[in-house]
Amino acid sequence: MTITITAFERSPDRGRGLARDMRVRWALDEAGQPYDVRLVSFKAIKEPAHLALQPFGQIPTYEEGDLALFESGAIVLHIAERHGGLLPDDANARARAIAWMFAALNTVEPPIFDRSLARILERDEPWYEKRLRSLDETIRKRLADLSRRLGEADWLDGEFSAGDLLMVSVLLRLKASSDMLDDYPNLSAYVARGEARPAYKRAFAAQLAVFTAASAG
Ligand code: GTB
Repeated sequence: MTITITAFERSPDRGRGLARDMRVRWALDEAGQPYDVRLVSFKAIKEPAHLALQPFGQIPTYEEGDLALFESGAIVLHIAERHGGLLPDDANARARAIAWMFAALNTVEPPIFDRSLARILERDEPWYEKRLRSLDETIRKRLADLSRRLGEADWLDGEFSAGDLLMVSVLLRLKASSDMLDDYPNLSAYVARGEARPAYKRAFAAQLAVFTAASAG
């Protein structure tokens, strides 16, 4: 059955792979699943046809036969559960990998996301510097804890999993706008290992091609 995801026809990140379709593309590539992409505009994502798929008017979405999904984490989990390579077979190891997926999205991503939004939307506010310091402090605490847990391991819990895929995706967002990761060489190396995976490279090239084509057109 054909899988179709949605992505921005013109991503504001100019093809740097920061929008959340990237993590879904990466998961599909890790799982060896071909997929189609329906490119959408910022206007179209707020219209009824898209809102029926994604109630908050966002990308990405995922359609496969009569299944329609939203939320990048739920989509990655669905892909990981249906196909090999992203979740361990052992039930306890699988549960731990899923815990890392939630940790990436619920514990590590929020302050990183808030920081990038603050840098765009709150720069002129009188409290901006204070807010940025507070977010940076939270992020550094998360990075220190994550760095300590990762230690010298390649991945967070044994083999590469969907937990690593989401954690690396989240850390890449930070790397794009800050040098904070540099203070944690094992995390920098962890992110580099993720980026070096052939599936990551294919997914990155696919989203970059959208930007390149849009720029040429
Ligand atoms: N929790 C949802 C999920 O994980 O699927 C969040 C989805 C989401 O935030 N989607 C964003 C969106 O559609 C795109 S990814 N925003 C439009 C809107 O809300 O109206 C966030 C994003 C956008 C752009 C960049 N960038 O240019 O650097 C990075 C990340």
